[in-house]
Amino acid sequence: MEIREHFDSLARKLYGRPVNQCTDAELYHVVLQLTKDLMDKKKEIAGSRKLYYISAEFLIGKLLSNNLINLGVYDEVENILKESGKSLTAIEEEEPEPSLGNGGLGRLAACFLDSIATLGLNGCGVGLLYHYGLFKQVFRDRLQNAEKNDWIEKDSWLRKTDVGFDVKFGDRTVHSTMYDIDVVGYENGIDKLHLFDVDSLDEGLVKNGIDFDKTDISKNLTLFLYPDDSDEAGNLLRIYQEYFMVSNAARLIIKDVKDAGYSLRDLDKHAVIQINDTHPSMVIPELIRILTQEEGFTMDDAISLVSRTCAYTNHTILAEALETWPLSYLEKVVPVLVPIIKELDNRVKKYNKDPKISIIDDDGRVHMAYMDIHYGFSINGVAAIHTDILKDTELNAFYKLYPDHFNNKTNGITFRRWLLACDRPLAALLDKTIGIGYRKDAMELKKLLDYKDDASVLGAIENVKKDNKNALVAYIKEKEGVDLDPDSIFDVQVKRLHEYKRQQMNALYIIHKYLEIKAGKKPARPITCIFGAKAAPAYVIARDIIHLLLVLQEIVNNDPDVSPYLKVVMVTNYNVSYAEKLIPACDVSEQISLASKEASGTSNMKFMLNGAVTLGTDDGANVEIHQFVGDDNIYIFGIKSDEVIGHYEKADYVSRSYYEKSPVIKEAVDFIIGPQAMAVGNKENLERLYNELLNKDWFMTLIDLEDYIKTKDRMFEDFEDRDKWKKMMLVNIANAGFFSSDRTIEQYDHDIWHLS
Ligand code: 26Q
Repeated sequence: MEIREHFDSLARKLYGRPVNQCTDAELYHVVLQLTKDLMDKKKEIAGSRKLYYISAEFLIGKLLSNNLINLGVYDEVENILKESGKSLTAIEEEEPEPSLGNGGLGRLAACFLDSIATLGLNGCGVGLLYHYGLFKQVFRDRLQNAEKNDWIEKDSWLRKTDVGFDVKFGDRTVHSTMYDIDVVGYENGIDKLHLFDVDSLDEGLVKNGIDFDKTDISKNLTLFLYPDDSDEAGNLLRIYQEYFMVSNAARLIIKDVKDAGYSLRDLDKHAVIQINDTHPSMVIPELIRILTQEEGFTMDDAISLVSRTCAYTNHTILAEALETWPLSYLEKVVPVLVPIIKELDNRVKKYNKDPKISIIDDDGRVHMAYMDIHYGFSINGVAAIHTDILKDTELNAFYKLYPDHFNNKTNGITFRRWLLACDRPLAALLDKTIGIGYRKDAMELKKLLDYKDDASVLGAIENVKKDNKNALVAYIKEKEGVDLDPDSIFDVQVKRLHEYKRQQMNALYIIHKYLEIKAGKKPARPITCIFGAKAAPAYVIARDIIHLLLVLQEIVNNDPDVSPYLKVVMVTNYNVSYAEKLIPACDVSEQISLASKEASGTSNMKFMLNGAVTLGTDDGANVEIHQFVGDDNIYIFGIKSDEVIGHYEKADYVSRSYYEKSPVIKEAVDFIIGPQAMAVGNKENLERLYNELLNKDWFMTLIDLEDYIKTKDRMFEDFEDRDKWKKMMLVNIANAGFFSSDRTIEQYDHDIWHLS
């Protein structure tokens, strides 16, 4: 059946009306069903060796437009709707966003699935079906509040399967059901995302906000995605979730291998497991347990086999983010794994007494990452500098033991979502200018460099940006009620709120600018500072920083002397869908983490691809972006990672000395507790933040502040040289090809997975 006829018959079948008489909400369900039907006709990707990408997070975002693009029918569907007076863009707004991740790590997993299917690789994602995704952020009295974020509707992308398993915890057994979401590759077949749910779940447990009764695990196991710093009470539940995930994954893998008629002795030939950070690490002892206790393997054979099957990706060097679980917790939740983990630890201790590499430390804590490194065949970091730091410092003892296991896989992003879907005008311009080859081979974006001096292409790029900025202005007006000037410079910092990412440094710049303008020094062009960030609900200082940003928004935007030149807006509930609107409209991409702390970053890549210029430190993937575009097309400032590491080693950073030395810094920091801020904000939040900056400043905001201000001002001046700026935009787009997740996945496959 033609798509057009199918469309019409679905509308009549579901709603008894033709397309032109359906509401947008109804049409969303029509297009959803249509898309699922089209996906059913695609072939499932197969092979004798399969990748299992196990991850606690898959931040997939809305799927409608992405799936239509990958199926190659977006334009056709858009036209059919247009003929009935309907807009596909409006219909996309009806889709609830699955926010099944916190940030970068979860979004990376989603980009990887898209690339795995696009490259036709036999792989799947395995994770959890959270009924409530990452909390919905609302602001009340300039403070962040968290509300529950449900996304599952009666009809959705989820397909219930008849696969399910018993999962035995120390105190109970639960039963699972596997739900699948189809992942359609760009002009390719279908892979699956498998999400496991617990059958006995009770959504009625959820009270106000995101509070719920934590006592009955059988009823709450998959209710919520954990924000990235669960409190004491939440830790046990987190372990229940992790074991539930990996126990199901292990059962699924063994079932697949057996169903295909292979011997479990050949597990490593038919399955490869990528452990996405340490959240799925218990898959190692769980597989060993099943093989020894149920499948007749000796301990030696099981350990050797599992070690040849599992590979681990590290996403952070922040000590507080490395999972170490007390043995006593594991004894309560998964007593069956404890003897296995102790055995793994004993084997390490037998041949190496170095306490730095012990799985179980003297305090009885289990270092999940260390288990992965000893009992996996690969460990990778997510950007060159990050992998180097792992090798040279954080995991140096392990690097010396297993030098061949360490490798780098610089992150990437899927260009389907982050260019073809979110910036259709730019994609159309590229099609016209360099042909459509870049859609399959991102390195072809380089062809754009031939047009570096072509006034008409440069002008067209500038016009696309202008249109995108206008669209964002309208959207922000509608959602936030804030008026923005589309002719101002759009300076954007969007990412989780964390001190190491230094949103507070950006806030201090805003204060500095505000004071300058008050004193009569006006910028050549108005500046709009846009933020989007969620803070983990238990992260007090992060919430204080949000408060400061909202206070600044109030002060700056309502000051008639200043607001014509400077505006601040913190958007509500930043998520994947918001990112898709903000990124194409951005001029200046803020990537200002303390050097050495941001493992990679991925929004830096998205911004670059959409023609923004980076203002950043030499950190994470910024380092590689810098190498690709060269000194003239990026603004790098701040101390380097080796200096930062030196300061930590010597413990010699004293933030107060920077404050005392520099009147500019002092004036900006003092503003936080000055009369203007206090009149708008809360004493408690502002004073706490002020004291933190002055007495601790663990992520060295003040050491880089002056260089940041100087570099940012220089950048804004350069923005006025329109020819120069447009060329920078073009050079950034042209060099973004390396950051396609297709390249990343090819490297994973070539070096680790060996699927093709
Ligand atoms: C741990 C224990 C208990 C509860 C939650 C967690 C938890 C959850 C999420 C710990 C960490 C995360 C997320 C980490 C993350 O997103 N890291 C980012 O990964 C990106 C992809 O590699 C990188 O680009 C970023 O630099 C890195 O910060």
